[in-house]
Amino acid sequence: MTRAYIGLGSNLADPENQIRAALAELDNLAQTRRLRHSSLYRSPPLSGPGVPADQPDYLNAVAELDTGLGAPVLLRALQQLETTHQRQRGERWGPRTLDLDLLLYGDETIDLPQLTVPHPGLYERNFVLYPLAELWAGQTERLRIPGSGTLAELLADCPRGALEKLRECQ
Ligand code: PH2
Ligand code: MG
Ligand code: MG
Repeated sequence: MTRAYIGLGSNLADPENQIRAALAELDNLAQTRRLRHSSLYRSPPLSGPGVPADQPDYLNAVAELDTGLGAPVLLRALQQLETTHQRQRGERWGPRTLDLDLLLYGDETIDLPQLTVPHPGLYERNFVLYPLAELWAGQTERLRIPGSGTLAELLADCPRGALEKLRECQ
């Protein structure tokens, strides 16, 4: 079994329900069980060149899994779940019903055409690092991010900004 972390995000079609349903679906994946998940967090869409600004705020959470699936197979399963949530693959960084990102897969570094692990956004995204830190409360220096030190070090360089912790997600 490999410990994996999944970033969940949604800003369309009742985001809270999208994430709640996806958490249950992650637990139902073959050879996989969900161990823990963070609270729900709200944040404005990332801003920057090429990012469509006119879209609703996002809800995000992070889930921790134990899985017997290899990373590429897990990625395919996540993409299938996105599809069942009617995700339309339109504009890059455009609004979405459900985004499931494979953030970490054990202590592996993976560089395939379709899959980069750790997820390239992990290092600087407050809506990923703070939910992850909730799961590792009091021991953020113990989570090693391959290629980049510890979760504590990444957090020290990542302002919380407009990220709002909302509530537990049951
Ligand atoms: N995901 C994106 C683009 N921008 N912004 C926030 N706040 N949360 C996200 O999950 C997010 C985003 C592309 O996946
Ligand atoms: Mg994604
Ligand atoms: Mg994403």
